[in-house]
This record gives sequence, C-alpha cells and structure tokens, in this order.
Amino acid sequence: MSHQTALGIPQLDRLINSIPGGSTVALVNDPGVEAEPFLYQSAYQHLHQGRTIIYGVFNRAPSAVLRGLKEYGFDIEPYKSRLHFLDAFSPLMGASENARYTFRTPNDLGRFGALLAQIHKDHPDALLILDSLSTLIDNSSLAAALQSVADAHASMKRFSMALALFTRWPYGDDFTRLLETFDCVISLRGVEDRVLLNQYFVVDRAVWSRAIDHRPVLYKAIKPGGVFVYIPKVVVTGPYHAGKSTFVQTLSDTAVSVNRLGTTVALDHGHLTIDGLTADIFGTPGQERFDPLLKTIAGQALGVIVVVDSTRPDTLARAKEMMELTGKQALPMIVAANKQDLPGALKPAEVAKRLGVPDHIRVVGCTGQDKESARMVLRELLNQIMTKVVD
Ligand SMILES: Nc1nc2c(ncn2[C@@H]2O[C@H](COP(=O)(O)OP(=O)(O)OP(=O)(O)O)[C@@H](O)[C@H]2O)c(=O)[nH]1
Ligand SMILES: [Mg+2]
Repeated sequence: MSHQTALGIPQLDRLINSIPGGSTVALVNDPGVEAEPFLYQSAYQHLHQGRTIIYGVFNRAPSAVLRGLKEYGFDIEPYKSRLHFLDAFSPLMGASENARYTFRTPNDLGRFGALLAQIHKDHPDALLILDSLSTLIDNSSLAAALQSVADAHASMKRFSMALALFTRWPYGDDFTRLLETFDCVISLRGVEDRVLLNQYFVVDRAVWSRAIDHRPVLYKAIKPGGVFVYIPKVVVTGPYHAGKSTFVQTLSDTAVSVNRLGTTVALDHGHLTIDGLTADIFGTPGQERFDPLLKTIAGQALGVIVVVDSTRPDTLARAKEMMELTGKQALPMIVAANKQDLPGALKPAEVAKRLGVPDHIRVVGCTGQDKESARMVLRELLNQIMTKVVD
C-alpha cells in the first residue's frame, strides 16, 4: 500500500506522475467511448511487473475479460495465478464461472465495502480494478448504489491502487459528489468529427499533484497494442525527387504511394506506431502543379517534415518556398537533410545555413531508405508536437 505506482499507460502516466500507494482513481468515460483498453493495459502492465490484480467485473463474465485482454494482445497466460476475479455478473445470470469472489446486486450492496476489505486481507499487495461501477449503479437504485460505493471507498483505499470505471450517464449531483471523493479523476471523452469519433483523455484532477496539465490528449485503442496517443497528421513535403515517398514508405507500418513515371501524383499515405504514439503520415507530391494541395493538407497537420536532397543545393530555394507555402511557420517543423549516404551530400549544418531557416527549425541528416534514420527524424518532430500538446 505504500508503493508508488502507475497506470501503465505511458502518456497518461506522464501527465499524472507516479501515483501514491492507496490512491483511488476514477476513470470516467463518455457513453460510446471505449474504456476497457485502459483497464486491460493497466492490468497487464501490473501483472507483468509481478503484481497481483483483483479484477472486479460487473457487466460481463470474467471469461469475456480474458478474451478482451487477448484481443488487445495482452498475454496474461504466464501471470494467471496472480489475476483474481470478483465476479458480479455471472451470479446475476444464474451462471457460475468459479471466480474467486462473487457479488450479487442489489442484495450484496450493503456488504460491498466489507467484501473489498476481505479481499484486501487475502491479497494485501494487490491492485483493484472495478469494471464498471456504472453497472452496479444501473442494476440497483441510484441512491443505494452510490451509498454503497461511497461506503466502500475506505476499503478501496487499502489497495495499492484502486482503478474504478464509471460511464458518464446523467446520474446527477450525488454522482458528481461521489467522484470528488476519488483521489484522481480521468475523463475519456469523444468528439464527433463527421463520421469519425476522435477520442481523448484528460486528467480532471489528481490530489497528489498541483501542476496537472488539463489539456486533452488524443488517443486510439489498437488491437493488438492497447492505448496509443494519436497524432492525427504529419505532413512530409519537399522538392521534386527529394525522397519524400521513400521516407513515408520506410517509416510506415503500412503505406500507399501512387507514382506515375517515378513521380508522385497523389498523396503518399502511411500509418505507423512508435514509442506509444500513433500517427497518420502524408507525403505530398513535389511538382509545383500540386502546390494548392500542399496548402490544404498542411492546414490540417500537426507537424511538417521537409525532405530535401542534400546532394542538390539548387533545389533548396524550392524547399524554402514549400516551407512558406505550408503557411504554418508556427507548426512544429523539421528538415530532413536526405541522401546523406551519397557522396558530396551537404552536411545538415550546411543545408541549414543555405536554407536560412530560423533557429527553432532543426535540420537533421537522414538516409531515406534506412528505417532507424527516418524514425530519428520523426521522433524529433513528435517530441516537438508532444511538448506542444502535453506541456
Ligand atoms: N541514395 C539515396 N537515394 C534516395 C534516398 N531517398 C530517396 N532516394 C531515391 O531518390 C529517388 C526519388 O525518391 P522518391 O521517394 O520517389 O522522391 P519524392 O520526393 O517522393 O519524389 P516526387 O514524388 O517525384 O517529388 C528514388 O530513386 C529513391 O530511391 C536516400 O536517402 N539516399
Ligand atoms: Mg513522391
């Protein structure tokens, strides 16, 4: 109970710092926004670190949780002996899955706290996950359920950490007050953008840290993989033949380029995951006739990579023009001095000098066909984007 701990979701942990032992964390999702991947990832990370998990499940059977873990790629097989279920679903269905602990709503509401205290006695070092307490509320009277959870809060605090999921239904002021008793509240929200649901998390409150960043962070839950911070769009631009398509292809887990006679005539599109981040990456054509497109696409970007051919100083004026065309000098931007493998390639510092870029725009050397090299460039840019989004 004294251990510091973490949620096991790196970008979220970065926002809330480490969690003091005995903290209660409420994860509150908007209806329709998937929260389970957060719980799965947290459960898995702790099991992987040798901890014990008590997984309370209220709206589906424990076997469904095991399936969910598997779908997200969290292989808990080696740690099964340290994962114990509190099954509050099967007893209601008149079924049994032989879970270690069972709970029946509404009959057992009055003994919720006592049950958690008993479980804690059996597993003093465990972390507690409750998925989800909204189901508990929905299966009984609102007032009785809220009272039961409020009474059980002291028992939750005995665990190294208690992570409880709620869905943000209009439960009223009593629910809002209940949330206030939790040490930390994290919201999972969704914004509809035509057909696409963008999901983001935001830390509303954490008692152990005064300097919490309340800015929303976009994420995607990926099967397999779990929760990734999502950087919607990175644009790769630069002069004709500089190596943009090659760069996008090298970087991406999946990518499509449409080339005709060796030049790109549509947007290169790739998708990739790197260091807990996921990004869509778009390469523009280099020819001038596509310049109007460049302006539009850069308008929706979060960052720009300008690829230049380091063996072709004569194309640097065009590169400069394209940087201006993006019309977004305020956007995080980085220059990849490409084709460093070729003889006569200008060094990045020389490219920077000839481009005459302002100091805050970094110029880094790169070889477009080399994965590590391309990833270095992207990492630089993503760091810039993340410090803008997170800090
Ligand atoms: N030696 C070397 N060749 C490279 C490198 N990057 C790209 N190339 C080559 O440069 C040529 C042009 O590369 P592309 O990726 O098609 O360039 P692009 O910028 O997409 O070109 P456009 O779409 O026509 O503007 C290809 O022959 C690539 O194989 C590099 O780092 N080193
Ligand atoms: Mg191309």
